[in-house]
Amino acid sequence: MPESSSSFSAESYFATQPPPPGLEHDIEGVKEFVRRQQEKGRNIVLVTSGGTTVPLELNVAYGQLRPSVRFLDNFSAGTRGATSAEYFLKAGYAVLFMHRQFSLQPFSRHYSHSTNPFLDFLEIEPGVEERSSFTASGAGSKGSQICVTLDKRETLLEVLTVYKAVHAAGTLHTLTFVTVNDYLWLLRAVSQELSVMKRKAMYYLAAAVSDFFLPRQKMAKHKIQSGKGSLHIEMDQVPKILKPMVDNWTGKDGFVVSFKLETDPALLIPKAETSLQRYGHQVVIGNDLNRRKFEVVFISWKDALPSSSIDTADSSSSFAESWLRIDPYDHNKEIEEDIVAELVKRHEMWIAGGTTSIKP
Ligand code: PAZ
Repeated sequence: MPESSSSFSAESYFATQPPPPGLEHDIEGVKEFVRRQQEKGRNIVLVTSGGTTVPLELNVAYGQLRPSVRFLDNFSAGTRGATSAEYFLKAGYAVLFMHRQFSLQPFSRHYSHSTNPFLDFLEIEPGVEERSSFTASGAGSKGSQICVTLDKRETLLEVLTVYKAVHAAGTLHTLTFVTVNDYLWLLRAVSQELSVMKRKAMYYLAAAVSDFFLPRQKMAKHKIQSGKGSLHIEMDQVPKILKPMVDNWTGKDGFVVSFKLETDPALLIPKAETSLQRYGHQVVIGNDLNRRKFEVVFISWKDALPSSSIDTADSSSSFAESWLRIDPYDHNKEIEEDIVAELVKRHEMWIAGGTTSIKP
């Protein structure tokens, strides 16, 4: 049971909140994926991506829990996760991509329906017999061909070639979550499966996870009715799962990278340092909501890095701070390319056993 009405430990959370229905099936798929990658000697990275929802009411129909009418959401389009996944694949990693249903995914993200709808760069070439009498209503009739607008061809070919190669190699496996409950159960089970990879596993936790939730026991059974004036909901705190993840689920060997998102720049470094101190993992990447596309800061243990890669290190502190910045006006450059390159370098050192894992 919860320790108090508003605080759950990870243990009490999993003892009282039910697992999502597809969990066992998902884990079978992960087991098989991990086995294949192990055989090939590849490193695996788990990338979490997108925001979690917190349903405010239950909707049980036909014996199954279905999406509720009202829920709280966490901000994230899934750009960081989907983009990073592509760069990890390029670096030779196998990727377990655990993302919010319908958020951006590697490769297809380039053709998002809102920013670059794919129908806009397809053209219809009428068939021979229709050329003289082509109308909108005749589109798609006998002999018509679809082709890609000339100026989009090169980029599409590049994306498609890598996408097909990744599929053929079987190095990308996708899992979805919607609610914070789905996310927590899936994260625990996937981390436990990945722990067999020992140091060759990286955990890249870019998803935006809710800090508050409504336990199943406190949720309204049906859609909350209006008519009683304002709505008051008291939410419980989501358990801090990084500690059990680092100490137990990953078997202490995994290279764990978490993200810290803030809107007050003054909080970014102190909160990232507190997180590292509290959970004892390897790296916290801090990002300011409004600058995240062109600036991030890596906070890690000072003794885990060569001094040349540290920007700021107060001699009395155990933490090292290094900033990554790109030109905000260069639309051909993605900061994830540099984030992933830096992490791959650090993960190699970690695998070679050249760094310390646990906080001093
Ligand atoms: O998905 P996106 O690119 O729009 O945003 C990425 C992000 C800001 C959600 C991610 O970089 C991040 O900081 N994730 C952790 C958020 C948190 O502190 O819960």
